[in-house]
This record gives sequence, C-alpha cells and structure tokens, in this order.
Amino acid sequence: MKNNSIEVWGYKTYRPFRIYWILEEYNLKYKSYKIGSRTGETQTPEYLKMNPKGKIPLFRHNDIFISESVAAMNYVADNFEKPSDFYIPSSPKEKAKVDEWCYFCAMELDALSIYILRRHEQVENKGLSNIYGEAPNAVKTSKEHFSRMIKACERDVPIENWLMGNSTSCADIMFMSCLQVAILFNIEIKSKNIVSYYERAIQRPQYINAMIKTYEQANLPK
Ligand SMILES: N[C@@H](CCC(=O)N[C@@H](CS)C(=O)NCC(=O)O)C(=O)O
Repeated sequence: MKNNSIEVWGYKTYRPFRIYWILEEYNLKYKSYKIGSRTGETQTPEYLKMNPKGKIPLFRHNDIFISESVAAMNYVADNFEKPSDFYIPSSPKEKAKVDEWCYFCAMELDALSIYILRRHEQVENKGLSNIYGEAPNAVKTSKEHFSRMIKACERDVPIENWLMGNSTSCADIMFMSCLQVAILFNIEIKSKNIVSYYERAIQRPQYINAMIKTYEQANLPK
C-alpha cells in the first residue's frame, strides 16, 4: 500500500511505542503528535471526536483511525511493503504463534499485570493510586502474576535470536514493550534469559529510533 498520510497521537508510554517501532521497521514516513495521556490533551472535543476513548495512542492512515495499539501495529505490518529484515507469518500455524505472543503480552503481561499495578501503585512509585485508589493486594498479586507469566514464557525466549527466529516480528514489539514498562515501574524480570534477550533487543536501530520518538531519548527515562 502507498504511504499516503500516517499520523500517530501519543508519546512517553509503551503503547504508542509499539506503533513507532513498527513504523520504524517499515521505514515509513509519519507525523507524530506529542500528546500525553493525562495532560488534558486527550479530552478536548477535537480529540474525542477522533478517539472517543480519550486515550493514547491513536493511529490514522488516510481515512482509517485505529485506537488500539496492537491493532495499529498489525495494520502497519499487514498493509505496507514488508522490509527484508522483518518476520511476517506465512502460514496459519506461524500466524497463530505470533498471535499467541501478542495476546499473551496484551492480556497477561499488560492488562492483568502491569496496568493493574500501575493503577494502584503509589504515586511516588510512578503509580496512579491518586486516581484509582490504593490497593496493596492488587499491587502484590499483579507483581506475582507478572513473575509467574515471565517464568511461563521463559523457555520460548531464544538465547540468541528474536522470538520468531532470525528477524524481528510483532511478537518482539509486544514483548519488548511490556518488558520496557515493567523495568520502568521497577518490576523485577526474574529470568536471566529474558534479561539477556532485552539487552540484545535494545541495540536494534529501529528500536532506538522508536525510543527517541516515544521518550525523546534512546534509553528509558529514570
Ligand atoms: N488498549 C489500549 C490502551 C490504551 C491506554 O490505556 N492508553 C493509556 C496510555 S498508554 C491512556 O491513554 N490512559 C489514559 C486513561 O486511561 O484515561 C491500547 O493498547 O492502545
């Protein structure tokens, strides 16, 4: 598909990062709007008209708006010319394995662990308990769930390669975005294998470009 007009709203968090990373992998031109999730910028009438959820990220290509990060990432992967160094599944079985990683990351790591933790963690630990209320047990069990899920996927994280083999894939984008935010929130990744995978992945130039787009620096902010 021709790259006519791509726009992305949102920065400074791991979900817009997923979209920036795939756009960098596909070497596409895009315009990004540096709006934050809780600055009021997502609550203006203009923005709510584009995304009634009032959240970031939001992705637009020509006449389509996509307000879920995973759907936007997949849209780019499926609709533009595939770069030589990016893995796209070529059979239903391969697709199921990429999907398995993506849903695992979106549900088990993101929604059920990281986001619950973030909502109820204290403000001094970068949490949002001022908005969603303190819930120490939810914080404790979401950390436990994260550790359990990391342990469960450890054997499928290769010692040298990317998750699907020699090339980066959407599975890596999802997994790395979750590892990244876990580190940001001081959740310990209790797996040497996964920590070493993370250390390798952050060297990739497209990853670094996406980091700069998202956080305005190549490394995670302190
Ligand atoms: N499922 C959505 C979640 C989007 C989301 O929750 N974004 C956060 C920032 S990363 C946000 O805008 N939060 C503001 C709010 O919950 O009101 C996605 O993956 O795109």
